[in-house]
Amino acid sequence: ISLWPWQHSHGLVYRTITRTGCNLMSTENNFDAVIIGAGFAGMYALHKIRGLGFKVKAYERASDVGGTWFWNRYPGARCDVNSLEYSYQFSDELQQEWSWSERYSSQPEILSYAKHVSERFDLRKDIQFETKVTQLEYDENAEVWHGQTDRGEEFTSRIMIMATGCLSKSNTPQFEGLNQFEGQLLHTAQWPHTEVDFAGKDVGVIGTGSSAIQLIPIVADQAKTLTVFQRTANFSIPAHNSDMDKKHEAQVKANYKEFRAQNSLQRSAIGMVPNPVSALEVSDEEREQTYEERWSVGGLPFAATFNDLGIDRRANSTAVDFVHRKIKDIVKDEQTADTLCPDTVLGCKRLCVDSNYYETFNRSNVFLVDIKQNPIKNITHNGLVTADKEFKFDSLILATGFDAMTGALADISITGREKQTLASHWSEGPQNYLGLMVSGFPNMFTITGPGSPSVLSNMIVAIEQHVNFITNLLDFMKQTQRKTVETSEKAETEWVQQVNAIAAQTLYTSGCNSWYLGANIPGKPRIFMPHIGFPTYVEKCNEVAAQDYRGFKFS
Ligand code: NA7
Repeated sequence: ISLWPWQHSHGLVYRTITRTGCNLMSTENNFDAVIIGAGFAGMYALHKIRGLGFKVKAYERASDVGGTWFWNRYPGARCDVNSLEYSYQFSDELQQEWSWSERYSSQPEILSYAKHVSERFDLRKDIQFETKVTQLEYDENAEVWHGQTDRGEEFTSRIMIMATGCLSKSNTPQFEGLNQFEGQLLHTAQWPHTEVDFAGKDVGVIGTGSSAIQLIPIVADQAKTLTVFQRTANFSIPAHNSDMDKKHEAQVKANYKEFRAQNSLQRSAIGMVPNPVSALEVSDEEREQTYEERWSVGGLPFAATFNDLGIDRRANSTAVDFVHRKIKDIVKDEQTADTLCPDTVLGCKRLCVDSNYYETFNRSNVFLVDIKQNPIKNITHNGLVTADKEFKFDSLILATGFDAMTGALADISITGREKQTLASHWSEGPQNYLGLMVSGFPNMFTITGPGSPSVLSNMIVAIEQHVNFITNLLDFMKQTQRKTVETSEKAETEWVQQVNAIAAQTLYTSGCNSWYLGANIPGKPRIFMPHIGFPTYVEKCNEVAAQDYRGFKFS
């Protein structure tokens, strides 16, 4: 078995012990690094790790690249980060030659960008599609990972790169009778590849998160009726999406490096332009005017209207009041407007960004049902029953989100040192160091894992930072002839404490049942998963690397 790329013995066939016994395995299936996932993380990891001269392969369960953008192809699916920011920066040629057509890119355009990248950097030859890795087991003697796929293939790899995504394991709640529904059953995160025609149909949507909020206005326009089942009202800010302003694009492209560098200094690595003023220190008029200005710009920057919205309840309630008033201005039916007004703090769940969401409830074919008041009892063969009423549909859309951040990892049976499984190690919540590595699982890296900025930042920026960190570390190992790297329980305990201590100072942990906390999945340990603050996180990673990778052990 090769130790490192320069020790390969290509073309040989040898005997190796696998979990299932003695199997003949060709060196074709022995890798220096295996990447799971070919979304934006997996593709960049493949490009970078190949650059180290490693023998590397990626497995992807979908039939193409794109990750979350491959699966979430429901009508209206769109990114809530500006196109000029939600894209790779590792290649200036790439960012100069690619043109985005809108301020916020649609799913089809992001997917074609992902395909373009895969072709431009010749990545596809090292990606095996339609293959799900089902099992990983660490062989402590050989210091190698043994993997199995759902196609019955086996492989070994010294390094495992888990590029499995934060929002890739969809959540289908176990509604009683769900499998008895005879109409068209859809999930936003597993949308069909062919166009779904809702014309003349009675449609139900369960959920009012970002996916539903994007989809509802479009489906309402096509369907005969649309009934929205809302458990928790969400805050949504208008996107004010538009065609790309060519002048702005040219300005950014002329100065892309500086533009990226500035954005990376922001808490979420998004060019938000925070207002360094407290909501409580300005007059009522000034506060109102500032909210109005942000509302008219639209999108996620609304969360940065004042500098204490995320940490002070009183400040936050001024934003809540403002959005409530907006909802009541837009939605004509008083009871519907009241039901749409969230009763949580603003931003403790991911802020939604919409095009005509609240306006859609003024249509005569759209109905809102409050399932907090009247919960869904069961699904029937042609609709569903709530505590007080029966509904009939031709199509039922589950916009019920994801088992976020840990779901896709939990889907693979992973066994590390001393036969410890990741599932047992994480039974009380994800434990790791820097969101990158789990103790007892040597040479296994998680890209944008829990404990890193990930979903609280521009994902592509976070991905590039993680992949750069990992490849620098692998290069360091190569230069210093180290075979394995792992973290310690001490390092990960301290890290998780730090991530939680930061979250505790904010309103993210103020009682909202968000997926950041795992609260949307029954039985999932309630623990705040992402690290808040991209720049401080990067600083920490740089410090760790400068100190010979403090917190990591090498052999
Ligand atoms: P979200 O934001 O998790 O939204 C899921 C929605 O589904 C939300 O309104 C949930 O209500 C609802 N839901 C989930 N389970 C149930 C059950 N059992 N009964 C009724 N309603 C339920 O997922 P999205 O796909 O919209 O967006 C995920 C992220 O993708 C988003 O934040 C962006 O980052 C992009 P709840 O709020 O839990 O009461």
